[in-house]
Amino acid sequence: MTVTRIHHGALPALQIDGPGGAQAIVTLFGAHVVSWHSADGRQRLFCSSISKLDGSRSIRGGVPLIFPQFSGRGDGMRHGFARISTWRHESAGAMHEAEACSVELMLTASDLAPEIAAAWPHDFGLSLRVTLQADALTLAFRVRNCGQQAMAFSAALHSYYLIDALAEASIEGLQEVAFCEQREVPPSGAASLPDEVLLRFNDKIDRIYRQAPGPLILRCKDQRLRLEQTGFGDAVVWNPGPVDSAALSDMAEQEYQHFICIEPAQIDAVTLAPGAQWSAQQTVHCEDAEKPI
Ligand code: TA6
Repeated sequence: MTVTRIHHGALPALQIDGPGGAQAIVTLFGAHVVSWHSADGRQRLFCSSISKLDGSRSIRGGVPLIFPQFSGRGDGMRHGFARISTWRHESAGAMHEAEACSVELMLTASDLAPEIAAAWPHDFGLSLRVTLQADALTLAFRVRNCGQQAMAFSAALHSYYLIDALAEASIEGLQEVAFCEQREVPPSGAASLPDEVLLRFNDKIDRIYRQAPGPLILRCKDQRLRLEQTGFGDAVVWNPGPVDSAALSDMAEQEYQHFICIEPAQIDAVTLAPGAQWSAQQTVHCEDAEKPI
């Protein structure tokens, strides 16, 4: 098992070669997991063929790390600055065990561009640990308030899963979970569909499922992923559909058919006292598609 410094597009990145031939690539820009092959050689994450990979804007695909603001829910930068900031990797942070290989990336207030630091004047430490197993990927996110004042934030892992065809995909585990439409700022209420056993996709979807109990199962043809989250209270499900996708300059025509975002998220702000820390994580397991639902 090895961790190698590479370039992904124009971006410095870490390539993790893990157990059984599993491989992941994480760019320092955004601490962004841009590629994940499980041990069977299958790519599990979608990345737009026309995404910028030069640091000029956020990456369209993979796992954007959202912090300290979710979407437009606040006065700050849309989806926050973590996804467009350059993180650090300490080589001592690489960890190899018999069945896992992990790296840790860090971002502190002193790493921020001056204009971003001025707009969010907190002293903080972020850490993302990426752990690769033969058939699983774990992303563990930690936030520490290093300042003297309380610090409030939202966070999410905006994961784009690669699927064969949107119309064939379904998510299990959200039945009876209250949701609201993402564009309701603040959420105006919640509805639940008790008899919605499987969530399927015909057109665009952008929902926040509140207090998602998990695990969630994403199925599409011969693919089955089990998503488990702790610490993140919510789960966001997003696909732009044909119309909104056409308005995205970094997504090619028809690419919306090949991903679904299922995002462990903490939408309501967490407030950390000075010196306190918050952590949350997600593990995605690749499972046998034949397992009964
Ligand atoms: O997580 C869902 C969402 O907030 C959607 O509303 C959608 O716009 C998406 O994120 C992508 O946002 P982005 O800023 O990456 O274009």
